[in-house]
Amino acid sequence: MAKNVVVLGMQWGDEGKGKIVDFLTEKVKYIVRYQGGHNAGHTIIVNNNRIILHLIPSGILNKHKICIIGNGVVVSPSALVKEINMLKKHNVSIKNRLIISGYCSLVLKYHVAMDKAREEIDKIGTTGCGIGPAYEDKVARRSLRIGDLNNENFVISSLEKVLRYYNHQLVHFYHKTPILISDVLQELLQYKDLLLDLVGDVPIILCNAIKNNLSIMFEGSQGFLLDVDHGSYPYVTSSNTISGGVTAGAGVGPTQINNVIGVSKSYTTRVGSGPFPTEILDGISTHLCTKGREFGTTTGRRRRIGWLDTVIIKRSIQINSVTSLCLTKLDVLDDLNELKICIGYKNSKTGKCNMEIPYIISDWDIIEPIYEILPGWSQSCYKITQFNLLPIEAKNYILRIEEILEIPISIVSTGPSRLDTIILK
Ligand code: 2SA
Ligand code: MG
Repeated sequence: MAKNVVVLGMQWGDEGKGKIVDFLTEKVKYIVRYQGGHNAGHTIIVNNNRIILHLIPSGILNKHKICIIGNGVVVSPSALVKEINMLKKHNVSIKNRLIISGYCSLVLKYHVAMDKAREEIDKIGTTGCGIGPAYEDKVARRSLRIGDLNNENFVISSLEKVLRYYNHQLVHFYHKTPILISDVLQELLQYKDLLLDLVGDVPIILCNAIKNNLSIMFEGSQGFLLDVDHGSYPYVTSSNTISGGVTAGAGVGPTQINNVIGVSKSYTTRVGSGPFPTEILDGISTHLCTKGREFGTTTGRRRRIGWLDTVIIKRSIQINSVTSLCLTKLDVLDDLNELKICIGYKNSKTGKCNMEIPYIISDWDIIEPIYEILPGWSQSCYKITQFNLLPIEAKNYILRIEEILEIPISIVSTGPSRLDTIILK
């Protein structure tokens, strides 16, 4: 029987979901994005080519698969076209293989302007792609959606209204130049036909796929702790990154999801501001950042680095109903004398220890990680494809994580290429 699976990040994004989705794509027919926008950056290495996808599902690199952008994704027309052109250069065609929901809210120039203007005051550390304002418009019922592009008069009257709102804030509150309706219209008219050609009724397509016993993979973007409800609020993105986001963001009911694969880095990273209990502030951070190429794939920002935090992952397993884990970038940990795993938090005010994620943002400041220390390894894990061939300390690191988290680790990634993968279960 066909199995539908969600693949999502267990931490603050950049766990290596792109590689895992690409690796697992063979097993499914449809690959679906259900939240986020072009703030995401999914890197896939094929034949020594480094391909970065922001909006289009990572499955697009396999020409037998169909990729879908569900209604929960916010779509920037110019970012989408840029990505389609980038794929063309790599000889990847989207013809008859990319379907977009007409319900997707658009990300337009004024969202980007607002995102950047706000960042100068409230430093959330967003990607500056306009994602937050675009989701705000959706909830405030003033979004322009892809399907609306069928009706030019409606688009113009909506834009007039929405730009009055945006320009008032941009000019009077943020002292920025106003956005001209002609500029926004130009982008929309330029890409309208291309976008409308890609529109399909996503819930129906997925329902038929399920009826026909074809498997679906839902590709999460960002990570669990960036979820707008369950993450380290307000230092989060503006969508539901959790597995539950699939039902709203793609239009598929919860009983249709069979497995949830959580992707966790072998250590932790985050970009942008906000709490990070296991953050490493000494030279090891620079070493891991360089070795792991820890720079934002959308913005180029240096990622912050920390030790593996099992409190976060446990919570993520619970909220997302994770059925198995993928551990990525194990090779990046080569050559360290010792490794730390955070197994709990100590409240520095009360001295109490627990396995709980702080409830409010200020509580993150008063927790200290409790570490278990494991020996590192000097023999390289890079490109190893069998568990037995790993250094004993690396095996012990994996087994200990599995034991703490009480969940099977099914895949370990030992390098960026599809081939650098150990299958365990
Ligand atoms: P936004 O732009 O409104 O979604 O930013 C809000 C927070 O969400 C974080 N965020 C991300 N974190 C990790 N990776 C992301 N994608 C890019 C990548 C990031 C980049 O793959 O490298 O290039 O910098 C991503 N997108 C959003 C963001 O840092 C804020 O904390
Ligand atoms: Mg990324």
